[in-house]
Amino acid sequence: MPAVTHPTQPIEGQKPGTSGLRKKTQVFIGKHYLQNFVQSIFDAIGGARGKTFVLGGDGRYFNDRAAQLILKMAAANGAARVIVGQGTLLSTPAASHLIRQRGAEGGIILSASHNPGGPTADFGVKYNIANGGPAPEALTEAIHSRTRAITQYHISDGPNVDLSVPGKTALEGMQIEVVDPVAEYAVLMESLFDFDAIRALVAGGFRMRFDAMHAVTGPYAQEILERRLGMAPGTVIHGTPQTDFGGLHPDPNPTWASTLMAEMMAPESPDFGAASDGDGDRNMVLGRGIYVSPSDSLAVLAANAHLAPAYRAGLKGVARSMPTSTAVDRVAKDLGIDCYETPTGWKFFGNLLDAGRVTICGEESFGTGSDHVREKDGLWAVLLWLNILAVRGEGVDKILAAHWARYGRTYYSRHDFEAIPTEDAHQMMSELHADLPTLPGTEVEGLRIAEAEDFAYTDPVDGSVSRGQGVRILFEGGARIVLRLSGTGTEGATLRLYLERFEPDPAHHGLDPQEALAPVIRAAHELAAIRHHIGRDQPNVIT
Ligand code: VG1
Ligand code: CO
Repeated sequence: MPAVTHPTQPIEGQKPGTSGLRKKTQVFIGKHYLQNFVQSIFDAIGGARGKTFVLGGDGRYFNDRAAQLILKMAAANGAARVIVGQGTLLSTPAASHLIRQRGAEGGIILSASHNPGGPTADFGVKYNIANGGPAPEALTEAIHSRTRAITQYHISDGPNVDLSVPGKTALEGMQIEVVDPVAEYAVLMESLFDFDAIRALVAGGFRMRFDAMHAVTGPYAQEILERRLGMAPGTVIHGTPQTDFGGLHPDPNPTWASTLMAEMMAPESPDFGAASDGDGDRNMVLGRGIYVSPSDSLAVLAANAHLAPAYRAGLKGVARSMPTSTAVDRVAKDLGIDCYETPTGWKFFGNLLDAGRVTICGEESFGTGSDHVREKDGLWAVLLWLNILAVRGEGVDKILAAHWARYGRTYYSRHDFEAIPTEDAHQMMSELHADLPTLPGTEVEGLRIAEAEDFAYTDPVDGSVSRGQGVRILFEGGARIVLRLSGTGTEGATLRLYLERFEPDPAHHGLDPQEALAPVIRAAHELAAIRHHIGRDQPNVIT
């Protein structure tokens, strides 16, 4: 079984985006595509020789073949050991935990997250480093430049490895350990939360529905919610991972998790509802007849985290991505802790978490997490909510209303315009950039602009600078709009428009967010001339 060295040539556009390299599945299956990218990862980290890696994915189409290929390449590149999730399954947070727990050099996660899966849909590869978190920008840049210079890759011509049962085997002297993808993660969750309190809540008649969206969290949620916490069988729906996620988008938002939404908005709904995405790092949280916006969820979790054992001593600080609402900032101020504002993407939280500056982080895109791993973590957020509900003995609606009464309500929404022509999107953004210096002091839709800038971030730990992270326009009185182009789409460009307005007065806390934000929405359309550039003024997803 010798290792073979194949000649190859660079392929254009193998540039990791917000979260790894994401393309149409057929592009990944195309000649040398996956091989080039994986070899570029190994080359960019100074080779794989003698190193240990973690490998798993979200169960989507091509995960199985990609895993075999990566194992053969790791073996031919001299890796010492690869720890693989049984059936190639590992949620992103579980992979992050395994990397940390086993002291691995890094991990390769096969997922395009919330993007649909299947032969005509999307595939993706993410590389995580030794702290368990996404590769920082310097490394993704190095991987990308390697893809442009690559001339050969190494691969074993040994047989496929059986990944269907736990146990140890070898390939060309490289050890392969197949592990239960859920076991260690479930132990970690039990160490953070008061499972007894949640069990008592469940024994008292509390009912929950969890929508795994035919993606990776099914087995995790069944083990933790149904078996360990004693919730009724059937609490978890769509719990068996499928290669095409049942033909749906495994994206936990009101549009794509419509089954769960309908159940939670109907009379006699369960007390609590939640959903997670393709790779298990996102979460949507619902109460009876009430949807919790992700930015509010982050703020509520930060304000109540001390009710869970792992956070009893309080939070060191919090961090949110720039487009995420400022609701959590008000909690941080009240707690007297720091609040950091980072660019979009979990990789920017890594240094803050490693340096012990923050305990909880979040993004408006249904992502929340803590220093227990270095990724956002869908089930973690659900369990923290359950722990808080159990201790407070109140429903989601009461907790949210009390939160707004205390801190004020931050109305917030994100409008996505998907699959727009790339050139039009760039033209729109560059015209907006050019206008920025002229905006402060002007008035749009009755709102006076206080600041307008292109967001740049200097990492407070290592001093690295990331520019071009989105246009931010602040109005007097605290309203805000942010515009940026997505780095995870695979068709044309996606414009994300983030809208926010602060309302301190409880008498005005009952509005529909779209209604409350109407002037801000109009101002955004006027400032960016969205219809003029992309020919549309209606978004296709609103969250
Ligand atoms: C989106 C979200 C971002 C998130 C990223 C990865 O990126 O907006 O907040 O970190 O997806 O999430 P973009 O560039 O499309 O806006 V996941 O769950 O897809 O790994
Ligand atoms: Co995800």
